[in-house]
Amino acid sequence: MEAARMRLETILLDAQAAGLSRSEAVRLAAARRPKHWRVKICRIVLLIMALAIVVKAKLYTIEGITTAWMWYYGRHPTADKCAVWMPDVAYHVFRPPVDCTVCRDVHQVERVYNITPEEFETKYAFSGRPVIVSDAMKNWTAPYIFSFGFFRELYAGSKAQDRCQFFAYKTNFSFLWEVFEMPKERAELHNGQEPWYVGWSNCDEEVGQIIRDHYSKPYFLPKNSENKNTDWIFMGSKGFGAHMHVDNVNNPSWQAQLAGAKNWTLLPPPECIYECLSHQVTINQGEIFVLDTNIWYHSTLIVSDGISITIGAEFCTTYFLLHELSSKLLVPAYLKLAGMMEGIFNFNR
Ligand SMILES: O=C(O)CCC(=O)C(=O)O
Repeated sequence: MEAARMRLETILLDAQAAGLSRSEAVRLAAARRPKHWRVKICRIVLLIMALAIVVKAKLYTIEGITTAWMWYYGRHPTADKCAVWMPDVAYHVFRPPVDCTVCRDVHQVERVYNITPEEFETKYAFSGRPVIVSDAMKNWTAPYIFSFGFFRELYAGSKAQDRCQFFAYKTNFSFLWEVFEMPKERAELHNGQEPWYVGWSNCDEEVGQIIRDHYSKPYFLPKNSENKNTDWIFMGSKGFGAHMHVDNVNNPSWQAQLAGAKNWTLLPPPECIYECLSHQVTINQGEIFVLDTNIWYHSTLIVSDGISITIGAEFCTTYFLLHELSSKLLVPAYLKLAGMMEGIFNFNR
């Protein structure tokens, strides 16, 4: 040890003689402790592992980064539609204003029966005017077959469902399969059991086919209309329902009350509150409610003692689709083209 100290002292004196300060001499590479080979190997292994994680999790793609982001925040990348949570208020602020003619003449929500598809199309289908069709479930077996137990059996082992939308409302469920694992007494709404209400869109094609064996396209929908393939199911107990909101979907929709009864509160969009009325309606078992949920703010409340079960879907006609397509795609494309032409024309003048 003493010999080493003497040697170091000599080296430092030599360095000083060569014009280096003591601290510069200490910083010389030769004066530093050589790195141990184990440290180097550890660093290389860590680097390889980091690279492997980047490749495996595709962290060089937007999809990979989004998935990692959601995983970090404890969100499910297949169950959540958006990586970054968009507060409701942001949607309301950026929503294009509604033309209030769609609600100005709605003084009450009408109840109709035996309505022809032509009359339905002219008066209600795409006018924004909500309507209740009372004799709507002709030849449907769904009201007799659909129950909590039926859906539990249907979704047992369904993997596709995890990719679909699920609304837990005020319950603690995060996935549909958790709903079907609740105790029998709670599912059957026994006294003293915690109430529950959930909604989901069906993504399982096999389940969809079985569901559709028990109902058909509502008879009043226009002949050329298409029932969208995604079924929406809402199920739960008295006193629960959906909070007040407006949707951001593509089309109006129908909802069939297969069991129980549900109150709907409809509010006009805020820009129309001085021109349009709000409404309260109860949809009873056997009725179908047709509503453009993109226009009307709506909330629901189960009012029947027994379970409420509804099924619904969006609908549109080829004409409506073309109209939407032309206003959303073709018109902006045309305007852009016209702008370009004008630019070229002005440039040449
Ligand atoms: O049926 C319900 O309780 C809620 C339905 C709803 O909010 C919707 O379809 O947007």
